[in-house]
Amino acid sequence: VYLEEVNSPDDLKKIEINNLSILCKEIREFLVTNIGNTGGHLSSNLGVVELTVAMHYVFNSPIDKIIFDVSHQSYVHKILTGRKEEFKNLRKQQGMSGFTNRQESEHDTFTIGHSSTSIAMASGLAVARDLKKDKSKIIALIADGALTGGLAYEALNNISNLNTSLIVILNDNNMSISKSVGALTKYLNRLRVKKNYYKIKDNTKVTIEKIPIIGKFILKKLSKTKRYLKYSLINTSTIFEEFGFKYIGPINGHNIEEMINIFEIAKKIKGPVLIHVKTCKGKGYSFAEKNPTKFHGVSKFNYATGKLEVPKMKTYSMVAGDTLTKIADTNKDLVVITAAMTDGTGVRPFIEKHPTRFFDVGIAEEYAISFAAGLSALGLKPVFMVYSTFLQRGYDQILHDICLNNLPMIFLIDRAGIVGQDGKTHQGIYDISMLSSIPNLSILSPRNIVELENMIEYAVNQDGPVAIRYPKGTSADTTFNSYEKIKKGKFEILNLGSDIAIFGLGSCFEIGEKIYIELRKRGLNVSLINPRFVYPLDDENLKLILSKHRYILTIEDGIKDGGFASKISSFILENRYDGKILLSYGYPKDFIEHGKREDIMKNYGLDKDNIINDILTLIDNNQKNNNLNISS
Ligand SMILES: Cc1ncc(C[n+]2csc(CCOP(=O)(O)OP(=O)(O)O)c2C)c(N)n1
Repeated sequence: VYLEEVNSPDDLKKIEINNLSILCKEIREFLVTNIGNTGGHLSSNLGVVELTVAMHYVFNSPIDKIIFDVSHQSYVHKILTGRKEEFKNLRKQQGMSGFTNRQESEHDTFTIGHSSTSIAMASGLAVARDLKKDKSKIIALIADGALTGGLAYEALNNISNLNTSLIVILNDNNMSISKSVGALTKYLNRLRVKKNYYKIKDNTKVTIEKIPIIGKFILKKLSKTKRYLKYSLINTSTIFEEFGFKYIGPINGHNIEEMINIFEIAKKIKGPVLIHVKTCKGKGYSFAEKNPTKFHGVSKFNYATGKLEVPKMKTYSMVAGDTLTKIADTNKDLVVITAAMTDGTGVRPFIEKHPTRFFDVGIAEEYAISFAAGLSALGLKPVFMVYSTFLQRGYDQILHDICLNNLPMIFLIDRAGIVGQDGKTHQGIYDISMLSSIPNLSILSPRNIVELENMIEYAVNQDGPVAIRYPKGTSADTTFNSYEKIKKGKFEILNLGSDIAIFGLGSCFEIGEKIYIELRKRGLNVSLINPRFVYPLDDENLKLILSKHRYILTIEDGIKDGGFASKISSFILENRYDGKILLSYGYPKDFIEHGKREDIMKNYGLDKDNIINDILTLIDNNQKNNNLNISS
């Protein structure tokens, strides 16, 4: 009954505090039903229902700025800021994004999907507000997983220099996607269980009264609630005070009244404040509460049974995990690292078999790579399993720590290409451009899951850094079931013709193969090439192919700018091949919205029919113009 009436934070503020828990129940129901239909981030959102309601009850968005770290937990915020109806189209093409998005609402301070940025962004907002002599409140909501990322500490460290006010709300649910890792997580746990943590009434009074100016106000506020005994503003004993923050907590993140009181207090405090809130990830939906990891990010699921849609085929991620597990049986130097992506990268079997050789370093991609440099320098063979989009964090570590030292290690770059529903914050389409400017780094892309296995075996035996990029999901059957041995910087030429040469890079080999079959049926003499390597390029074979063909076709699941297409076109120009016609397919240098992977690829022309049509039209026009004779 309440949810129906709430279309803005102002509507929310009209509801009596006592009735907010009913609203929260309705929101949970809404979340589970809707995400069950569309897929999306479930557990994290169920955990922050009361917290988000309390934030919007107290703060005045969009004048006050709330930043959701990662922002996968911003669904409740979306509900409260007028976007209920959009949930039908959550993460669908043209539909609502699964993250905060500046283009979507004035309540979304930033478009984000990567972790650990919120405190830094908040500090910038706070300083800008001060310089503009504004009065708004700045709030960063960050959870314990995101607090494993180094950027959060750089922000905490700098804030004491800024002489500004901001509020950090730490949502502590003890979970990242899987269990949170590291010393800080243990530390937060200790805060949680410390016996004499809650101070007795008199002590509390003293502590609070000592806070200049507002101490009396806080006491008055607290006295209004019967539960005030529970709280103390602890000024001495946590790590956060060392960073110059006032620390409040831990408080119960499922008790709205408590949170509203504390937020009202925090609003009045000058300087940075950190409020430590404890929540239960998955709260209110038993399947998600029991297994928050499984319901972190889900496709459709059955509400009553909690049954999720599972992939029917072996995915690239599974093959990567299984291959490493197998190799590690005999290769004792192989070690595997993830940055909080144990679930998703396929590494579970490896952990079970070789637990001492696996490292989850938290959401710390930069650290993961520098850590790997150390491991590699003493003779181990580190493998970093990482999503393409998150590898962006580690650019300088790849260049400076690994490649400058030419240290052997393997980057297994999962979710390369279009990832689909997560959208523009997560598309893995920049990695080729990003990596191919780095010396010493071999870059490979397998045409299917079998070749991924072969490439990992190849990479383990190299004495320099190797990156292998592969997409989400699995690969289709191929007519080319035998695999030449992988040789450094060598293409796999599956057929050598003379009219048109098709280069299908990695996952796009599939489309290339279909085009090849169809064009052959139409009488063209077609070459089909699996480039395998983006770097080093197979100069020798490229020269051979260019000398034989007029039409060159490249297809890649990444931006063309600096991508495979641009390598080929530079090669053609630099080696002065005249009269070549290059048709290249990939993405423009842009941020690409969410939607189904196949649909997005189609929108950008990466589908068989469109490409065939383009080729035939082009050849036809050229024939007309030049009276060219195409052999058949
Ligand atoms: C830089 C980066 N690496 C990895 C991820 C993938 N990721 C999304 S949410 C998440 C866990 C976040 O945990 P936490 O901050 O505790 O939030 P919770 O889901 O527990 O609410 C991870 C690792 C990311 N978004 N950004």
